[in-house]
Amino acid sequence: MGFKQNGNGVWVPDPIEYELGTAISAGDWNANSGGGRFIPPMRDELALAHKCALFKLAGVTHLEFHDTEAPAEKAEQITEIVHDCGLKIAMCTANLFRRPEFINGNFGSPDPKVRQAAINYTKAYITVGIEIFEAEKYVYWNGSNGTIMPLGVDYDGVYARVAECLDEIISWMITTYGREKALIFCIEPKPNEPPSWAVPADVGEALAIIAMMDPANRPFVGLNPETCHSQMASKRYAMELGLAAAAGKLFHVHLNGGSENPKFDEDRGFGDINPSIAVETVFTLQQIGYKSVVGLDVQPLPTDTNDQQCESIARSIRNFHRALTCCQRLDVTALNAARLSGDQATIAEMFTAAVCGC
Ligand SMILES: [Mn+2]
Repeated sequence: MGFKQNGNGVWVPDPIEYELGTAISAGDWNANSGGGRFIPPMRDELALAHKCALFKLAGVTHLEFHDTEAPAEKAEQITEIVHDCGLKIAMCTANLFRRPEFINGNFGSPDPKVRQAAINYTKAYITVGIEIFEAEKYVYWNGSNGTIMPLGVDYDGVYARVAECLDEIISWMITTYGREKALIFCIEPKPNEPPSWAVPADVGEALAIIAMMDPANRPFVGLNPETCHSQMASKRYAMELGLAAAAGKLFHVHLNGGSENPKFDEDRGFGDINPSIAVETVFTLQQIGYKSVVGLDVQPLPTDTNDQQCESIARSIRNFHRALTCCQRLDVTALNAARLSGDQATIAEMFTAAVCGC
């Protein structure tokens, strides 16, 4: 839990370690009645205990919550329901997008009152995460941060202000709880939706913002890359994982999927649309040595019935295990030899054979 000092005296995350694929989290928001701007709600809202039972049946071990679904005043009761079902809470995140004050951004807002509100919600929910949920991680998803119009925000200031807000939050968290108990703080980048140009847009931008922080606070902030967000940014997800890992910043993951070059966050099942992306992702997680809880951020399909509310999650977990099986077919020694000699033809053959199993 929290952070520990490595052999060089550097503070690094110290999450509970699991064999890859044995600890899977889902968002409380991943079972729902559905509906949106262009689709009708097709299902009932389920009570939390019912949802927990369905998530557990799907193979989920941990849940994740926004402060809007699980507000501080209900946090103890919610924790009890989750624990009674045999689940744990892996992550919590303050909603900095659906509240009216954040309609025009949050940490990057030019308005100090908006930034202060975002900081206050974040600190309050970190408190809940540590003191009640006993969560390991906190996620800042950029949400409304960025701009919907050209010159809608000062382009240098918007990045610097995010770094300043993160510095204030991390300094407070360390002073209040100590480094060992601090939540593992993750930035989840996304390039657009709701803003047309969101900040930070991808892993590289998030790393640039972390590099603007006080060096004493930098070790406590990392990444939560999400598959569909990376696809929206025209990035190859597994390479985003590699970049975060190379910087020592792969703190959490949100796996899901989308269509080719998606324009919005489709949150489809992991491996549903493109199984080869699932195999490449799981193989990369293995090679990186990712051992923490694997997060899913997957929505029910618009066509799913009441009984299928957690089917996208269940299928994603099955697909994760299918991908693990495919990865066993990849000979790492032979792959590395082909990489060394630059034999991309052999790599292509190995990869497709592993994905297809024939
Ligand atoms: Mn997500």
